Amino acid sequence: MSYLINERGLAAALLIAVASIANAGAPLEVSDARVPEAPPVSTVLAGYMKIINRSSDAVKIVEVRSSQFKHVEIHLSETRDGIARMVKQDALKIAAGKTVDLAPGGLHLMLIEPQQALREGDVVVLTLVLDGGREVTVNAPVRREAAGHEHHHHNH
Ligand SMILES: [Cu+2]
Repeated sequence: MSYLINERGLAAALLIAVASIANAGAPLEVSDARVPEAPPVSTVLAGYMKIINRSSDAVKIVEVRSSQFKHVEIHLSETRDGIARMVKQDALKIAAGKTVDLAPGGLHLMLIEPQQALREGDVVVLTLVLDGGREVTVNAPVRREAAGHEHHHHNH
């Protein structure tokens, strides 16, 4: 499934097909956006997606927001000396024509303090704020991941 891509002001509820047409020409194409379902008590969830920069210029995501969470951070998971940890990134730069994969074990969005518990079938609406103020809205469905999925843990 492929999601995404709307400009500021487009209602999140718009059908994906409509949004795709409306956003033709947006610099970023986002696909496979998803939020793995977590236990209802979870205060932190992860957001994953593939972001393709279709433009001829580098694009920098300087902030990510969601009205469904207190804050959203861009994190990079890394293992150093055998210890896994997550490092907050100030921004996410995507070179012209490049794809960045936000996926388990690497770059991801950290969705912190949900306003309410999210279940499979819910949709997390994320706003990627680009350098210069442009915004791209991403609809990320909450999905129950297959058993055996590697969860990552960290402390805030
Ligand atoms: Cu994280």
